[in-house]
Amino acid sequence: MPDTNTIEGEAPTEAPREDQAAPASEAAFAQESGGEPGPDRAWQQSAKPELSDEERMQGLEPEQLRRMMYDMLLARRFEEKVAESYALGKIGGFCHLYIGQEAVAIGAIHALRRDDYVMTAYREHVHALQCGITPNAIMAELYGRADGCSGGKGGSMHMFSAEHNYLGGHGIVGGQVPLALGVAWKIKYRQEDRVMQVYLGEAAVNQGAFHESLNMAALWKLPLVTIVENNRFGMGTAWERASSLYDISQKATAYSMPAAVADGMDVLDMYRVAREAHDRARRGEGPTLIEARTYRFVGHSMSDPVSGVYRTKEDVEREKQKDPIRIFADLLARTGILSQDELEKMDAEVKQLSEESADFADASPEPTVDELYTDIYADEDVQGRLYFDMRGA
Ligand SMILES: Cc1ncc(C[n+]2csc(CCOP(=O)(O)OP(=O)(O)O)c2C)c(N)n1
Ligand SMILES: [Mg+2]
Repeated sequence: MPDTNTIEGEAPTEAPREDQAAPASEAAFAQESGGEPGPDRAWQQSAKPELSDEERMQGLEPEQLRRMMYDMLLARRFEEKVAESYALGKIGGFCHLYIGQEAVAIGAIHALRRDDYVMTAYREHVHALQCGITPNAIMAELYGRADGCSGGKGGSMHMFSAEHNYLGGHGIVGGQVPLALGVAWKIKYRQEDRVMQVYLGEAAVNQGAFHESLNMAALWKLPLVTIVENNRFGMGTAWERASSLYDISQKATAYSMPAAVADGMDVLDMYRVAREAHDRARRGEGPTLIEARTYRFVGHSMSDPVSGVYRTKEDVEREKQKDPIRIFADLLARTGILSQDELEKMDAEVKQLSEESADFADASPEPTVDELYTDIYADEDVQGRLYFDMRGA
């Protein structure tokens, strides 16, 4: 198994301020907010059935299983390269990595068709990759260059590609959910055989927009599959400190909507649960809420520490034992689908692709000044100037 834990320590870290609480463990936080996690609150409790290796693979062809592995490795290596480029000052602005969470989007998007839609928040590089945007176009976007998928004007949080049915990339927490509802409504209105898959973090689910959207999606039986990426933290706030209800999937009952809990560290469990939801949507039976229980192995963003304030190094190390790449690689080795040698070859290939994407981004030009006047909503005034245009002033 290639070493997938190389990321830690590469990000610039901020020392905790003196007036901040001493590093506390997740268990201490749980205690503070209402006692030790009991059997009803235990992390990783899940409705995941006990399945044999054969059943877990759900009849998927070896080719598709190998492709999933390739995608997981590419996601990890690509983001490791992003972290390196960020540390070198090649990437500006906020930058949130998905390291540790890869199984969620990769499993769920493998269960989609190419003409279905995907929309997510700002932790989005892997969703964009999985929708088929090339590593080159994503890295160039991160570098703010003209060959980026948003012309270098969106950056890490605002990638977009209509061609790939990838609808962003949204920086306002929870803001994408009503937008996705609108797309799902469009699908039904035009009687299309498509699914709208929308992702959000667990910290977004107590916002009004989430509830209003779920209510309307259920009322109108829209083909909306909402996937909550529950990585336990909204920046540095543990879920149990922020929500009166621990089990997010239960929120669906308020809208008479089917829900499922998926193991977000298991790409095949994500695939299984997402596929059931997509089938339901395509049969015209409406939306599903999926809670994917996962964990991020890195800081909230590139400027945040991995651990030290709201979780300890030991907490992170413990969760890394459930590395989704390692879990899946072990399964594929056990079942004879991918040998260690083949895995290492695959790993070398995606590392190379990631390196090349950084070279490509470096060589790509900056967007021209004229690009400031494209892809905007501003109308021209009577003099034919854009409202904010100071060129003629
Ligand atoms: C409406 C709004 N409020 C606050 C913020 C600042 N903010 C950025 S990320 C974040 C935490 C979100 O956590 P979560 O939804 O769990 O997603 P994760 O970062 O864990 O993927 C917050 C509060 C924001 N971007 N938008
Ligand atoms: Mg979160």
